[in-house]
Amino acid sequence: MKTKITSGFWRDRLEVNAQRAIFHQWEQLEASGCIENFHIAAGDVDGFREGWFFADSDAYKWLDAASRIYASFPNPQLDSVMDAFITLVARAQRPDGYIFTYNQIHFPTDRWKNLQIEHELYCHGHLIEAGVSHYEATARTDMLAIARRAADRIVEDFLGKGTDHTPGHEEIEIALLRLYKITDHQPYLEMARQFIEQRGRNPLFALSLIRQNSSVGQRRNFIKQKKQEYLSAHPEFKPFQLPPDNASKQPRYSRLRWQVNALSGKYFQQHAPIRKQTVPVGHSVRFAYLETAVAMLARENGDKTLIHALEQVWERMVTRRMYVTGGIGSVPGSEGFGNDYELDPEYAYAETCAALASLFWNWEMAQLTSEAKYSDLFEWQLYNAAAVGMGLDGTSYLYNNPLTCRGGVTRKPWYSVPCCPSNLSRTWADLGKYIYSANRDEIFIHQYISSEYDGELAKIEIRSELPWMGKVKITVDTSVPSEFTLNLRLPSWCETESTRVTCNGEFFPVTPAPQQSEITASGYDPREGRWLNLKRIWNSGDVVELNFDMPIQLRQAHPKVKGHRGKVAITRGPLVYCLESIDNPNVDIFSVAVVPKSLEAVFERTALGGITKIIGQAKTGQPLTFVPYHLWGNRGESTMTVWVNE
Ligand code: FUB
Ligand code: ZN
Repeated sequence: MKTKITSGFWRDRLEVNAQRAIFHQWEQLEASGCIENFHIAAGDVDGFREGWFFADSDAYKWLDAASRIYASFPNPQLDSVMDAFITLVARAQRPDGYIFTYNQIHFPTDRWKNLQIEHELYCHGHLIEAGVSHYEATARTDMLAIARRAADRIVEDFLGKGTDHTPGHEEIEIALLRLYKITDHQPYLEMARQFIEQRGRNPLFALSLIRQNSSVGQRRNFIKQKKQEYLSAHPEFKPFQLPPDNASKQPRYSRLRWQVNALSGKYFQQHAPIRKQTVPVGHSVRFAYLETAVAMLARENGDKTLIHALEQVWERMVTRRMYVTGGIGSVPGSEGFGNDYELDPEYAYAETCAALASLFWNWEMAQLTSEAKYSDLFEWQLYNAAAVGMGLDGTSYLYNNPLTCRGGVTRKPWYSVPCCPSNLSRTWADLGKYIYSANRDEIFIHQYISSEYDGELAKIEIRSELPWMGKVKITVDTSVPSEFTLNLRLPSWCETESTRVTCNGEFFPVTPAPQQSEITASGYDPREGRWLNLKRIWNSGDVVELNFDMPIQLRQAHPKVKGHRGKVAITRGPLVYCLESIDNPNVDIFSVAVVPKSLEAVFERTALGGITKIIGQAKTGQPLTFVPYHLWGNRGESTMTVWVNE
């Protein structure tokens, strides 16, 4: 199956991704010393290792992104940077497959020492993913061979080992499952399964964490001292200058809450065996990577008990622990989940990577269950919680994503923890993968993104005006007339009465949204997403047209979410809107009250690359302009709010 994104909103972004973002990211990785670390580990140069212990992962994620981009935008310049980096990684890797520049440079005799904290397995995971992506994109096996050597090392060192041998930051599980998919090598599957099954089963977890924490501290002090010595010996050394960090407002007792979270194991999803993890807790990127891996594993082994746990934890997240943007992680101290309905818009951490991880998870769930709600959430997070992470220029990024900003948050070219930029780039580069799926007699259209798909049952072309306008045209091309079902997702945001669906001009009744017994905390409910099943004999040139009316919707938070009484979030189609100070001079965006009836959608070709704005009036008579949330912060420093008084 092959899918090509052809035009429109996403094609524009993919071009920026391929032409600017990926090269900018490489420059930053070089400038920040991340690539130099590999040269030091390979023995090419004598220098001082820079960056966090998990810095290697950013370089691997870059290679992962570059490979996926290369598949649709082949570019010799990109290819040669990738090649040079692959050769470098091969030289930095120990002959037995191990590679972790933090240990190799600072503690050459240590391995797998502080698994909960120091991200060794996480880094190996991203290395393996890069190997798989590079192979998938180029059919070459040089990077894949490096990945396999690393995976074999892990299997050798961990398979059959006890419950203390699990990673503190999930990721390796996804990597091993991806590697298994292309190699069919059973130990990779078994290793991933063991890592998943062993979580939350170590009765001495807290003790082990305390020991590791103290070891991490000692190692950090040792490095600090070595750095002082290095700086005295090398006065010419110029450290990389990062822009100042973005503000992240913290609720009270943040540190204490984080400590309790960590010691209980919740921060790491180590508090309970996987089938008992039915409430989303802890660090939200870790959480969603774990859930992704569990769903991938369940797709392999069909284990219903795993699927049941996945469904429960998803439901709890969506109903009580997710922002209206689809962002997850409301407690900055732990970069993770708070309590039910604890969704302060200003504290919101909602890291870009957490939204991306949730996309991966939801795609797996959609494949596992064929339920439309997962692709619904995918779409919502794609356009809001995730898309906000990259500026229109492709070279500026947001890491944490509050829904209210009173200042202090701007898009930055780089971060001291630059995990999000390449994660965005690799996900966008792979967007084609998330639009269609098929089985023997059905094709599912999950997303309305202008694209061409070449499947076994048919070729399909989508021309979509989303997210700005609601027209979608789908053309089917079959070599001979053939019977199958075309399943079209009716998004939760589309109203049954005003949506029109025709096939060759003939109207089809629109499936109503299923009723829910529990309203969501955020006011957005992906469970209202559903399928419209068109079963017929398809002929070449058959045309399905969907016309979504896209009215402006005012969403209210659950009454249990503090501080949201009398407020609404304005959405239209899959987009959440916000008030940004730059569009609303002389208006106090945090206290102004909107007149709902005054709101109208207007397409503006020149604004922010061409967008549908929402304009209206405040109760005071002042004009108001709302822009899509994902575009905020593209015009310099500003203040912003998603929730406004009604
Ligand atoms: O720790 C590695 C990555 O960096 C995490 O996933 C992010 O939350 C950031 O801390
Ligand atoms: Zn991130």
